[in-house]
Amino acid sequence: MRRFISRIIKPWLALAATAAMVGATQQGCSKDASTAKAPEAAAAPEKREGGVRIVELSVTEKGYEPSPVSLKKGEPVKLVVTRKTDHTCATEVVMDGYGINTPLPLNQPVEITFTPKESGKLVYGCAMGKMISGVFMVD
Ligand SMILES: [Cu+2]
Repeated sequence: MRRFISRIIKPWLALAATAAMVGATQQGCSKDASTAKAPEAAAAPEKREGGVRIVELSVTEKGYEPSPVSLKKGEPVKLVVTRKTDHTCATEVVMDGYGINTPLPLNQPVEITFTPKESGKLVYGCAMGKMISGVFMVD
C-alpha cells in the first residue's frame, strides 16, 4: 500500500515543483520583483568620465540592478542600461520629470543621460506605472 501511495505522490510533487519554477520565471510585473531586492548592491565604486558620472545598470529577473544608487544633485549622469532578460515587462526606462522613456533592446547597452535636479528619491521603472522599478537617492 505504501509503495502505491508514493508512486502516486512522486509525480505529483514533480509537477508541483515545475509549476513553482514556471511561476518564478514568469513573474512579469509582480511587485515582488522590485521589493525583494537586497540593498547591498549600492556599494559599487563610482565611475566618472570628464565630470559625468557613469552608472551601469542591468535589467534582470530581479528588476533593475543595482538599486538604490546614490547620485549628486547637479552632477550629470550617464546611465548605461543593459536588459538581460525577456521574462519581465521591464523593457524600457521611464523617468518622470526628465522626459525619459527609453526602450531597452535585449542585450544591447543603451545610454541615457540626465542631470538630477532635486534631492531626494528618484524612482524610475517600466512603462506600466513602474510596477518594476529602481531608485536613485539624490543628495
Ligand atoms: Cu511593468
